[in-house]
Amino acid sequence: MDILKAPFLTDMTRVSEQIYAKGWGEANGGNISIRITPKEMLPFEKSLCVGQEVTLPFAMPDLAGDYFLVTGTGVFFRNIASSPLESLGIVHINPNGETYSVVWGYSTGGRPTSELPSHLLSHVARKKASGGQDTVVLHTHTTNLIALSFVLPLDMATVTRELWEMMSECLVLFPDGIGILDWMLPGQLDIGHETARLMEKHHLVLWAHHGIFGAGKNMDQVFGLIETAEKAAEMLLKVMAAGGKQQAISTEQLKALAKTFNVTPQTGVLD
Ligand code: 2HA
Ligand code: ZN
Repeated sequence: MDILKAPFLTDMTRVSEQIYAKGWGEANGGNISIRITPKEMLPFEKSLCVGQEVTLPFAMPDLAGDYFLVTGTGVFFRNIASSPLESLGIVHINPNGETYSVVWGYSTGGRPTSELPSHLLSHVARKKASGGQDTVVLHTHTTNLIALSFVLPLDMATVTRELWEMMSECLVLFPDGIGILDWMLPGQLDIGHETARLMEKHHLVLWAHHGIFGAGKNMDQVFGLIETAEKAAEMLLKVMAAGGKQQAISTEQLKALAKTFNVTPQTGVLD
């Protein structure tokens, strides 16, 4: 089977184009990883070629044996669909969980995104929290969510509540709220650990003055989550610019919404 037609690859190329069209993927901004199980990789094994082995910054036994399709460092989102073999790569976490090998892609000598620590650590957290369901981690530079991080207090309850109030869909789509990180140096282990810690409780983590991390069970779900939060952020900025809220969905109404749609609002946001 042609690996370029594999669902994980077509998901990746399709969403890269959409992210660029949204204006969230300027230059080399953003990165994506998709976890692929050994079983899902079986039909494509002939396309793989075990290459260079790289030591992970620390052991990740929870990911041992898993494959990850990962955008390359320095890659421009607008070029991914037209040059997937150069822009993307697949890494295999070796059975000891201490190293990975590149097994496909990065054909012109690339390597995985600078945000690999945040991606892999988020996968560890979400794989555990979701009982193995979550497979996608997506980082992108969502314009309005970044802008909001300059004007709202940087705490989970405030930002989550403000976004939930913008439209009924928000509480239903992200009842676990949006985790918030103060600005930190990107591409480092520290931001990876902090992101993963918040990913234990949330599918969305806002990196103040930088962008968003989203995780979920498939690409559509994660993209949908991010575009919904981003739209709510856009509306909130418009409301602020128009002089502020005159009325909004009340706490009681948000509680009724959660009850009707059978979701549990993140603790501390409505009470
Ligand atoms: O890959 O988005 O956070 C560039 C970035 C780093
Ligand atoms: Zn970034």
